[in-house]
Amino acid sequence: MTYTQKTDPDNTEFDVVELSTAAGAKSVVSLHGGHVLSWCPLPSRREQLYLSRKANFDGSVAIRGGVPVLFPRFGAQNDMPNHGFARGFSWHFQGKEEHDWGESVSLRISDTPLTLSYWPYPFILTLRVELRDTSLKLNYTVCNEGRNSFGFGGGLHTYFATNDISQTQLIGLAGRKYLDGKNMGCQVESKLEFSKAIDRIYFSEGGTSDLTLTSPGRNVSIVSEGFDEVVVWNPWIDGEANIEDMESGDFRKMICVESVIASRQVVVEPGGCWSGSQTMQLAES
Ligand code: TA6
Repeated sequence: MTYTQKTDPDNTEFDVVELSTAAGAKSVVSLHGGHVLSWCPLPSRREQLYLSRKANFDGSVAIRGGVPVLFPRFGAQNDMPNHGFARGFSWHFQGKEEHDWGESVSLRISDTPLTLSYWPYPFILTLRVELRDTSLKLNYTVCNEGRNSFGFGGGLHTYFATNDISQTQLIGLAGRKYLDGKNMGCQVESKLEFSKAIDRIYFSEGGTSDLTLTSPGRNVSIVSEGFDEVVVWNPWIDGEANIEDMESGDFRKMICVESVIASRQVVVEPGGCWSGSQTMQLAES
């Protein structure tokens, strides 16, 4: 089906897949970027992802909000778009399935002459999105289709909606070391609170991470598997002023909690695959 960006004066249409459960949870996934745009779980069916009203869907820049898929790099690298090229491409629809627990959809991209010009490796990247009544699971799988091993980074750059960033807390990072800009630190407080710009890579402690994001009327658990680093980002008022596709004041309405491989690369051998996931689950507070 197609989806019309309601705030777009040109009424741009683009292809999306809608997922739903029998009880009424919904999610919308765009083929452009393999990008989850919306997640409305039970019981409230309230939107849990931030999507900028100024987001651009024409492919010229990445969609601002939802869940950008980052591959094969996290962040900047010479001659490659920031956070890699995957979020700038049209993905291929692989199928939608109904289950007794809800619905899932699989999308993928693979190498093309353009990707090979950025990064000289044959690959397949698959995103499988699973919607249940109160949860959304994103499975990210990278397969090496070539004759040489490669290293990649990236992940899921999820923008969560908040009612008020100053009343929002992220729980579960205590004891973890982080890099914030150029400064190293260690998370001491059990609750991470927000009162200024933040752009931190929390390094691996091995295994999975299990976080809880709370804000008035919301309580979302965020479980990462495979992805053993967490990035937390909010540009705050000064940073937001430099972001053309965010409305003024939107820094109060979002926090990125990203399941990623950011500070290093994962090596995949020829014929091998690597998988990671992020699962978000709603519990109303
Ligand atoms: O993941 C955090 C971050 O790398 C920040 O440094 C910030 O730049 C953000 O991503 C957004 O990047 P983008 O390329 O989507 O504007």
